[in-house]
Amino acid sequence: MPFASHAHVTRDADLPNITIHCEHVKPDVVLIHPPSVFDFRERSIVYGPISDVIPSTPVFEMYPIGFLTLAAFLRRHGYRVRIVNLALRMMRSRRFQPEAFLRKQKPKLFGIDLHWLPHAQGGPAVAALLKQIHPEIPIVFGGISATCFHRELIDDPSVDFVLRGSVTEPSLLALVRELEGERRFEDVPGLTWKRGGEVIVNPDAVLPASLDDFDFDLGMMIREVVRHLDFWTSAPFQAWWRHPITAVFTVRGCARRCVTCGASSSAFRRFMPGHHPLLRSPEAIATQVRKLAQITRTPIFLVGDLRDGGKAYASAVIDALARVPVSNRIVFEFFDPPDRDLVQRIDAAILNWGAELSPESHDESIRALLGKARFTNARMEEAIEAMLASRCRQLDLFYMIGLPGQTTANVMTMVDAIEQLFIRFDRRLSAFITPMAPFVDPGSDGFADAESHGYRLRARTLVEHRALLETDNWESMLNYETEWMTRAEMVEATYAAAERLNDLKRRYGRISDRRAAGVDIRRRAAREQRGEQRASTEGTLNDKAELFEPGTFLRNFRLGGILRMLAGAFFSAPPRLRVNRSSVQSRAT
Ligand code: B12
Ligand code: SF4
Repeated sequence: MPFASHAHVTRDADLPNITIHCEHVKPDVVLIHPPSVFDFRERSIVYGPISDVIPSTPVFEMYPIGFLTLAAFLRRHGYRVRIVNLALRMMRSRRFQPEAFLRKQKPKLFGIDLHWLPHAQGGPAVAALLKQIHPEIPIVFGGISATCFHRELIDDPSVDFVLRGSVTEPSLLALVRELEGERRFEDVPGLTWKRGGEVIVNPDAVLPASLDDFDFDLGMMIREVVRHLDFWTSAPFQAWWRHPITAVFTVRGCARRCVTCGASSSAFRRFMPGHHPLLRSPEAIATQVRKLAQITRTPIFLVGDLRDGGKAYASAVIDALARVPVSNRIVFEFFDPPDRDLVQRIDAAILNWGAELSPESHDESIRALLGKARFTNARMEEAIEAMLASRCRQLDLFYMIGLPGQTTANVMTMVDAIEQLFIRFDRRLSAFITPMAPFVDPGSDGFADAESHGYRLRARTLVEHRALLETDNWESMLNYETEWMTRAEMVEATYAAAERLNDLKRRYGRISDRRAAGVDIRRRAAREQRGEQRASTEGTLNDKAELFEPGTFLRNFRLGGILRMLAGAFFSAPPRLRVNRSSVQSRAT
C-alpha cells in the first residue's frame, strides 16, 4: 500500500476538526514549517524507523521550538506573527491544498525553517512555490542547517535572505524593520543576502549573555489558537493534543563533542556564530516550568544536561525548581551517569521526576570513539541503582546504531547487555535502540572529517541531500555508511536488534503482550518492505506510547489554568507599538 495515497493520520476524537480564520488580522510575518519532502503525498516512500523515538512522523512535522521564541519576541515588539505548520496540515488531509492556502497569506515576510537537514527537499520546494505565487514577498530562511549551508541556500533564486545563528530573534526583528523602513539590509546582523547578483554576508550577530529574554509566551500561543479557532495550523506535531509533551530548553548549543552531532561544541565552532553553550538562568527555568504546569499535567522535559553549565549551576536549577513545586513529572536529561549526590539532591527537591540517559552503546570503547562521555559500565550501573533507589518514576536509556567502531555483532551484544540491565533492575528502567538516520549531521566532526572517524559520506551539499531525500527508501536515504557497517547491514541490524529488544521488553514486563504484539506486526511489515510506507504516527521498532503516554484532552490539560492564561493574554495584548531602530523614541502604529 503506497504512502502516496495513504498518509496515515490518527484523528484526535476529542478535538473539534474546525479551522476558522479571521482574515482581517493580517500577520506581518508568517513562519512556515515545511514537510521533509514536499510532495510526500504523491510519492511512494519507504520511510523506515527514522523518527521512532520522537513525537513526529517521518514527515518531520514538528517545527523548531525557536518558532515560538521568535514569534513571542516579535509580538513583544508590536508585530503580528503567524506560525503555519504546513507539514501537519498536509498530513492531516489529502484535500488540503498548500498552494491555495499559501495564496491567501500576504505578510511582509515569509520565514521558512531549514533547521533539520531532513527538510532539505521540503524547505526549498515551499520557497519555490511561494516565489511563484507571491514574487513580491521576501523569503528568509533560518535554523541550524540554514546557517551551515547559508552560501548554498542564498544561491537559490527563491531565497532572499538567510539569518545565521542560534539566537536570531533580534536579527529577525531588525530585518522586519528594514523591510518596512529604509531597507538597509547591510545593518542586519547575521544576515546573508544578495544585492543584484552579489552575495553579501553581514557580520555575525553578537550573542546575548543568557537565554532569559528569549522565551515562548504561553498566553499568546493559546490566544492565537482561540483567535483563529484553529487547532491544527500551529500545533507542534500530529499527536500533540493527545500527548502534549512539553519542554524547557535550558541551553542552546552543547558542551559535548559527539562525533555525529551538528550542535556539538566543535561543530558549532565550525559554523555557528558566537560562543556556546548559552544557558538559561535557574530562575527562568523554574518560571517556565511553573507556567507549563499551570496549563498541562504532562511531563516537562528539561532539554540539556544541567551539569554542562557547571556543578553550581545544576544545583541552582534544582533549588529553583524546589521553590516552585509542581505535580507534573520533571524529566532530567543526562549525557553521562549522575553521581549519587546529584540523584539525592534531585530526589529531595522534586516530588515527581524521571530521567533519560543516553549511553549510546554498551561498549566502552565505542562510547570513547563517539566522544560524548567516557564512563565505565560499572559507573553507569551504580547511577541506575541510585536513581531507582530513589523516587525516580521512569528511567529511559537510549542506544544507537551507526556509531564509529560498531559492527552487526556488536549491536547484538548491545541487546544482550540491555537484557542484563532488565534482569538486574525493575520495570521503571526501559531502553530504546534507533538507527542514526537519515543523516550524520552536517557540520559535525563526522561530517567535516568523515574518514578519520570511519564514516563514508554519500552527500555533502544541500542539493545532494535533497537528491537522497527523493529516493524511495530509508536505506538509500542514509547519507553515510561506516568502515564497519554497510547501509544494508545497518538496516538489517536495526530490525534484528529491535525484534529481540521488543521481545525482552515483553518478557521482562516493560511493555504489555498487546503492545509488544503491535510492534511486532508493524516491524515485520516494515522489514519485508525495508521500511514503512506510510508516514505513520506509530513506531515500528518500539511503541511511541512507551515514551509519550497518550491521554485525552481533559486529562492532559488544565482547563482552569488555560482560561486564566487566556484572560491574562487578552488583557495584556501587546500594543501595536513599534520602536524605531535608529532612534530611542517609540511610535504607536
Ligand atoms: C530538543 C531537540 C529536539 C527535539 C525537538 C525540539 C524542537 N521542536 O525544536 C526533538 C527531540 C523532538 C528533536 C527531534 C529531531 N532532531 Co533534534 N535537537 C534538539 C536539540 C537537543 C536542542 C534544540 C534546541 O535547543 N533548540 C533551541 C530553540 C529555542 O531554538 P531553535 O529551535 O534552534 O531555533 C532558533 C534558531 O535555530 C533559529 N531558527 C530556527 N528556525 C528558524 C526559522 C527562521 C525563519 C529563522 C529566521 C530562524 C530560525 O532561530 C531560533 C530562535 O533564535 C538539538 C541539539 C542542540 N543542542 O542544539 C538537536 C538537533 C537540532 N536535532 C537534530 C536532529 C537531526 C533531529 C531529528 C531529525 C532526529 C530524528 N531523525 O528523529 C528530529 C527532527 C524532528 C522533527 N522536525 O520532527 C540535529 C540537527 C542537525 C541538522 N543540521 O540536521 C541536532 C542539531 C542535534 C542532534 N543530532 O540531535 N530534536
Ligand atoms: S548529541 Fe552530543 S553533542 Fe549533540 S547535543 Fe547531544 S550530547 Fe550534545
